[in-house]
Amino acid sequence: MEQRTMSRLIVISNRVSAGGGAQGGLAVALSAALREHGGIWFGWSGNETSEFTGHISFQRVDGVTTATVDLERQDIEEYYDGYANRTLWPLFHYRIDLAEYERSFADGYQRANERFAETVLPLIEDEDVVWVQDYHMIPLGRELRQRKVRNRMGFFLHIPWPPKRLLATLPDAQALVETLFAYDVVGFHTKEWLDSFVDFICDEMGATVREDGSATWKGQVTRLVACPIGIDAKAFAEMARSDVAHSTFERVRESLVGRSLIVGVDRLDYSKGLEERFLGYERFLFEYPEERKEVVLLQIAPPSRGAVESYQRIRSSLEGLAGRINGAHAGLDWVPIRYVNQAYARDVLAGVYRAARIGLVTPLRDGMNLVAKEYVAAQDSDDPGVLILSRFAGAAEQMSDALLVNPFSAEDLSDAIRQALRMPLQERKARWSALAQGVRERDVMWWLETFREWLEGPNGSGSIAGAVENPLPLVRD
Ligand code: GDG
Repeated sequence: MEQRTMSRLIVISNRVSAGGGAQGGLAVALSAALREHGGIWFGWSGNETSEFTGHISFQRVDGVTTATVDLERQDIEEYYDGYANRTLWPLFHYRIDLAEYERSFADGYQRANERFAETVLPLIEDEDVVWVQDYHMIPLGRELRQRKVRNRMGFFLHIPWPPKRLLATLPDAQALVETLFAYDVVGFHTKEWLDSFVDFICDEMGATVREDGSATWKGQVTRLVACPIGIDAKAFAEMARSDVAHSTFERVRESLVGRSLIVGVDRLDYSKGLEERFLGYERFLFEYPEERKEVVLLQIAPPSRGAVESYQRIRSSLEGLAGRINGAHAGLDWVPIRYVNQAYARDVLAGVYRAARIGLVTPLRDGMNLVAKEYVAAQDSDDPGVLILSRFAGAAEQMSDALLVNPFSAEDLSDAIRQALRMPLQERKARWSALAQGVRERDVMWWLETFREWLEGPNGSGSIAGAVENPLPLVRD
């Protein structure tokens, strides 16, 4: 890819969590990106204020400048807990049974986005490129355009885009989708999500999309790209060989007394397929009694979005399920599921991944899923484990050398666990090498540079449509 001077980057996302701690996939990726290119990361502080003032707190965290603003309680309830996490998140993960459609949520979402636009406006300089992240901030671009921002602006969606008939259940869906035409570039992880978007704008809105990925609606043109996010693969592989990872590896292996570890690491979220995973594992315990005492499932699931009822429900349901399975199968010296509701440091996680013979990554629907890539990056090349991956994770499009499963089928999960446990070293190595190469080549910096290439436009100038060679040859291939 051609090198040129990059503009400053203004990243805008709901939460700003540069630095250490239990970061989500988005946070991990963006910290790496901003460290590399400089700029500002703007968003909600996560804190509440009695009256919104637009006061910005600046901080420098691990080489990244952050600018955050507090929100009022009503904004948090209607925008964040409401429209973002009770309306869009379930809908975009195909769970219209859980989606809640309330006008007050939609109003709060719009209000919060106007507030974000108003607040970030003075931070944007002429040559900056603005990059808005994820479903919390879909209308932000249009709000900025209405405030005379002429800069190049891009939007990246980290979660799936739903099929058009599901999206049509959202009141005023079209009004929301229209706002995306304010951006110069709109990115998705996979061709599948991009195609669903194209279906909606063409069939429901009468937009047209050219083979080069430029979409036109009422004279506005935006470039659509499929650009799968990666991890910092090299750093993660190094972390898996660190002292902390090594001592974690030793501790975990010792506790297994010769058994094989199956590991799952997920935010506690209904999209991650945890109940179905436990049921698939239970099926394996029933179907293969001779093998069942040879394995342990360690599920790490730090709680998230506890203010939302569907998250409270999934938490208690999982506790019940783990208790039932352990109660039915455990013996004096063996418990089939170690279920842990706590977050661990990343180097500890890396050691756990490396100690696991199987990485069980079985979301019912996932924009990408970075855990699948981390598991691969953490393996020992001489004795790699096996990745079992849901065909409904965005990552499946790139990771066809994993054992791909249907996470809704307990039998499929059970068969895959058995196949992974019995897989000869040679096959494990062959599959892992192919996966590891993909994870290394399409890492987080590849994602960043590729998206930026689109965002900057040719030599940083004017229109992008048709002018930059698509680094994913023909987006709609
Ligand atoms: C969204 C999309 C997309 C988990 N437990 C701990 C911990 N984690 C880290 C993992 C991984 C990250 O959280 C989870 O990333 P995912 O990609 O799996 O999922 P989401 O958080 O739902 O992210 C997703 C992503 O955005 C990026 O575009 O891939 O599809 O839903 O990095 O390691 N980290 C630490 N302790 C834990 O206990 N430190």
